[in-house]
Amino acid sequence: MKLRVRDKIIDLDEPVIMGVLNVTPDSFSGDGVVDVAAALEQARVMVGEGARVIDVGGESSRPGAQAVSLDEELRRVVPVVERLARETTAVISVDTAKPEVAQAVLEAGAHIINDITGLRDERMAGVVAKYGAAVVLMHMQGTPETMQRDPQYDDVVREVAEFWRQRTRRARAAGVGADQIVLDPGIGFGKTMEHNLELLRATRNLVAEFREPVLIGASRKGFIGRLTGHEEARDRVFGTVALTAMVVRDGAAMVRVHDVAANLDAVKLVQVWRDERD
Ligand code: HH2
Repeated sequence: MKLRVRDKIIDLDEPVIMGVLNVTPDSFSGDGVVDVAAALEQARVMVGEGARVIDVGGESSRPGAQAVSLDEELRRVVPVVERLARETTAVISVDTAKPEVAQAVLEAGAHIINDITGLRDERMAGVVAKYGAAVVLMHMQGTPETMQRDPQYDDVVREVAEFWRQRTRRARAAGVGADQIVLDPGIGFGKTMEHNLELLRATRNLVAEFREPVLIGASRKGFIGRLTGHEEARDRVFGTVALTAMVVRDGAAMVRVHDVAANLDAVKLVQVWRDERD
């Protein structure tokens, strides 16, 4: 399977590590950086460790996070994308739900728009299509500010699948190619621990049901802390790596993680397991 991102093709036969680069002062994972030089350095380290995509985010989406203004998000993200595009060969993804930010970063050389609202703003699909970029369609119930208050579903897996179908249609109608769409269940976004686990356990079935690649972002998230007894986000790396192994084994094509080297080890071992079996 391949993902077309503007003038580049990402081969998905080897699962892809998307390294998280938060240019925010308040990310839950505790790894946010605020100046361009530090961001560039962090990106270089992640690429050196084997990340094939760098996901730049200028707005924290942790539960309860306040929205960031358009100007502030542009100020945080655009200079980093410009430098990454000029000075590295990394595939650049930008985590944004704002079409104006998408337009600016695509102009600056980004390849993928990671929209955690899955094209809630209808203008977003047109911007992505205009630049021939790829898009991540993530499911979220509510908004980061309110999403964890009391998430409710009749059947979380069916509702996420229906959302993916709907938003894939929206993207395709705007001109985004079938090979330019990535689907993400949005672990922790308007979901209880049980909802997260149901979705993760359904990975294999969801991968079989959809022809688009599936991305899982569970890195250092709260439910891992609850299951392993680690209060601090940075202590949840081992739990994250275990989950990476499981979802990649179940067919996830991409994982979005903070700790590239550790998670790549898991991916490599799962690959050996798969190759042995085939
Ligand atoms: N999770 C976060 C942010 N963006 N994008 C996708 N596609 N999938 C995810 O699961 C996802 C995401 C939250 O993690 P992080 O960026 O580390 O934290 P914060 O939003 O606080 O910056």
